[in-house]
Amino acid sequence: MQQVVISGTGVFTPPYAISNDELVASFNAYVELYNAENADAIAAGTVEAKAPSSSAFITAASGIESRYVMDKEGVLDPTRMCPRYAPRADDALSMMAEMALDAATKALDMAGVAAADIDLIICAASNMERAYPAMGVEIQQVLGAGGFAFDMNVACSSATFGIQAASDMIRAGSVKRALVISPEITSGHLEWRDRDCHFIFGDVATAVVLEAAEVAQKPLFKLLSTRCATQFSNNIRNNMGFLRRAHDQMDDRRDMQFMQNGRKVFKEVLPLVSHHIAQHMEEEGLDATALKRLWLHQANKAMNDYIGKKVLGRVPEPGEQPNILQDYANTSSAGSIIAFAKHSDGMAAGDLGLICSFGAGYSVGSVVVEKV
Ligand code: CO8
Repeated sequence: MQQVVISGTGVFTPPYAISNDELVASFNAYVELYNAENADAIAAGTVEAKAPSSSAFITAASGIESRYVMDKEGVLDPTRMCPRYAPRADDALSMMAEMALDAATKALDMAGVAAADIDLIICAASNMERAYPAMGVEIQQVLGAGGFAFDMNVACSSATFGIQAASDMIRAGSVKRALVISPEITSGHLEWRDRDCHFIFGDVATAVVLEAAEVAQKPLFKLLSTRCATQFSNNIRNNMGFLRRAHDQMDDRRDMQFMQNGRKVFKEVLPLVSHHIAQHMEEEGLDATALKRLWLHQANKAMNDYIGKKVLGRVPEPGEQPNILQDYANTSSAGSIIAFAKHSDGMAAGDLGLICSFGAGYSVGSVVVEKV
């Protein structure tokens, strides 16, 4: 079996940031418009009035202070409340491929690997821009990579599941070098008109280069072990799909965007993740309390604080469990990888760290790495 290493990471950060205050101001303007337009129906009791949002609630409930998006104007327009992305011709580069290209180029530069030497690309993300051809194959072509590519979607856990799939192939010898890329255009499937979730997500793209140790020129981390687990739940769901037309349901329906029962997710996912990590470490004969860094999924600060304490058996020291959600919000599959890419300095050779993602499915993916 080949030893697998991580030798490069890259993050593409979109050009526009939206602070909580900006987001709430436009949301509340939308609420005023909506309530005025529906005043009669609200008075008659047939339509429910919408309640305003608040920056103080968002920061206290989630830890999120800002998010990046690919379009700001459409999101903040109270008469629109969704991004405006111009349709692209079939022979133009798609949005996800454009974001992926930036992140992948950074990761390849860090690893000192030429795109032509990559023989597997997995585009691992929550939503694909189209049904087919696979985004991964377009990314392969635009990068000039060899081998083969495919897409996989395990919502927030896509990147860690992608890392497991790629590293298993490297271990088995079917590929030597792989890129796992997570371009997330969450702004396209977030319901910006719902105060319960309008603050949660942001756009980004991440990339990770994995190589067989024997060919890696600049290894950063040894990949020791991966674990993936799923357990079905409807608490995070989006019903958008290709049967929509056949169902005669092309109207603007709430369930065609991201929906969640946030409280239930919070309560159910915490024990699932804590148990998953403990079991993963135990089965590998590793001491969880010896982990020097936890790069967790970036959905909610309180969730991460809880998991960090549970895994380490104490409150993590500053820097041991870095969060990026205050700046990026929840970027679905990319969150733990942004944390890993931006906060892996200062570790000594032999130090152990854990990347862990969790979310819709439910799904949990964990990756144990050792600093080279
Ligand atoms: N402003 C003011 N008040 C608000 C707001 C707001 N914006 N939103 C809700 N409130 C009110 C509620 O109405 C409620 O009022 P009341 O008590 O009168 O009913 C009160 O505040 C409390 O609301 P909640 O119980 O909902 O608040 P919580 O403390 O539970 O916090 C969170 C809400 C932040 C959503 C929290 O529950 C949470 O973080 N849960 C975990 C979520 C999570 O991890 N989800 C994972 C989803 S990500 C994923 O899997 C990827 C999916 C694919 C990507 C999709 C891309 C779009």
